[in-house]
Amino acid sequence: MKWRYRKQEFPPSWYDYPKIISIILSTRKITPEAAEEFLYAHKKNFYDPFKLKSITRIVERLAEALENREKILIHGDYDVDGISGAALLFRAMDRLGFYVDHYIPHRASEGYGVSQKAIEKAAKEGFKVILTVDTGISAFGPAYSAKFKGLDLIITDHHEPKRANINSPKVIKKSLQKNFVKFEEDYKTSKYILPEAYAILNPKLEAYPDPNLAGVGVAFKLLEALYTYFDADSEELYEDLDLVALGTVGDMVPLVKENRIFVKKGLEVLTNSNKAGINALKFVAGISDGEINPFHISFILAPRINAAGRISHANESFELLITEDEEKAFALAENLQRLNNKRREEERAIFDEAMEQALKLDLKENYVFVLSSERWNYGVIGIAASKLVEEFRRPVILITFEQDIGRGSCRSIEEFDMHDTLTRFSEYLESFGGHKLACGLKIRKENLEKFKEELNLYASELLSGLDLEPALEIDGDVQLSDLKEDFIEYYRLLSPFGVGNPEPVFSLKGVAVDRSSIKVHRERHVSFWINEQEIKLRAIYFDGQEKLKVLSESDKVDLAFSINLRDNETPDFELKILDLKPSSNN
Ligand SMILES: [Mn+2]
Repeated sequence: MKWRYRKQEFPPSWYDYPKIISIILSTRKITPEAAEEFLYAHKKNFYDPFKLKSITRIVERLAEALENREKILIHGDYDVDGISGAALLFRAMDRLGFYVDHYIPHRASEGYGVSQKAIEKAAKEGFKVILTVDTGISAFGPAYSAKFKGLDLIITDHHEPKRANINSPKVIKKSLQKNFVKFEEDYKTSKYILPEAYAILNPKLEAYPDPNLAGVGVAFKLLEALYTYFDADSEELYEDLDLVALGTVGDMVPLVKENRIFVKKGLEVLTNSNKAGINALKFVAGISDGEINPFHISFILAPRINAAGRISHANESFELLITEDEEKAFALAENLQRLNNKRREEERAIFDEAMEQALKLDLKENYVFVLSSERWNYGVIGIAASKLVEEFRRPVILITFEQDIGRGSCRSIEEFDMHDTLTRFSEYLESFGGHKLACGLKIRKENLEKFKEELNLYASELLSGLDLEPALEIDGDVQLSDLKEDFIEYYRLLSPFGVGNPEPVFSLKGVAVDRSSIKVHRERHVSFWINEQEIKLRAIYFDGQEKLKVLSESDKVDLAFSINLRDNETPDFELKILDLKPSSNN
């Protein structure tokens, strides 16, 4: 595997921390001045929610609803961000005395965005306000019909607002006529097209210090503002940070700035949660004991919460997150466990089929893989697309067709802004939405070939010069003596690791391994000790058996490794080897 060093933004010597810590701060672009705030990630560093200008109008409208006992429909989304966001609003507003109910659209039959059915339900059942979470920024049609029916639609969302596409004014004109939209100046004076809602809360529309909040994070800011307005005890709200952590990690937004505080504090709450549903889910998944970290969310909790929306209905997960009844929680959690197994099977089938198609593509002409089928379950294609991106390090679009209409899931790489690209080629699309790294789209069959062609022409211009070969990303090179120091205490402060703050990886060159200590475990894993310069370090190389020969035959080796923390054990950390080669220093 190729080793690629991450760019260090500032010289490590500028920081007041051990070198190994300074390297990580530097590759994370944390300035020396901001280092302390990053490491300690304290709640006192939450930004003032009223920095979001539109929040005042929303808080005042909601206060009016409380006073007049008006019914509020919380409209969520079917993924873990939208579900935990809806559960968060429901729980907190219920505590404050609001008259709330919820609506989550069905993924397969209603699709992405604000549901027309929800608007009709709200009108028929006497709701006065619809409050969205994690969705709505492109709800042009629904916003119009809500207005027409006399409902106040309040949108809270974090998705990219539609930018007026300077490349194709024709398309804008078309959507203007079709959707009753208006232009709004954004703070950088570029233009957005926004739905005609009562109010829109989206950190990407305002001069807010952290534009990368997840949907659940935006909902949390609104609640902070409501709690301030009603002078309620915010400690009570912080007990719900477990939900914020679930949605924030699950939505794969960068864990820096406010998201980092949400997740750091939220993981503590999640570890000792007071919610029946979360405890039941942890129990059936086998992670009841011990600290919860982002890995547990990404690979264990979030997939189970998402499985309901993909295979059945997201309401089942919403129920789990709001119930106080332990027995009910247990039954719901077991159901999610079952749905998740089913999801896994479907995902494997799609991945295998897409892989087969991908291997037939000419890599020089297909910088973006656009693959399609009529058999794929729309609810699962996004995960399969992510796995293909990992495999090939290229953007991937998987589309599933039902007659003439295809619905697609797009996943991208850092170097390729998917949302921007789809905006460019929107004349071929019925609709689209999402982010830089992940989008959804709708396309007619007759436009597929042209879309594929134009997209790849553009992509090859953009990507052909870049090094897309998969590589091991390394934060920096260290010396044995750097590992002797008392760095581990600081190291613990760098977590949680995840998107935007990946688990640190270091290289160590020209190391002599204590050959007599090499051991193979279960014919797969290899462990050994480094015993040099009065330093004694244990190293473990999972699935490292194929490198056994290099290890036992080289005088010195170069290692790439991350740190494995071992709570209450000695030594309190070990090196987790990720790659190893004969030393280049010889
Ligand atoms: Mn989201």
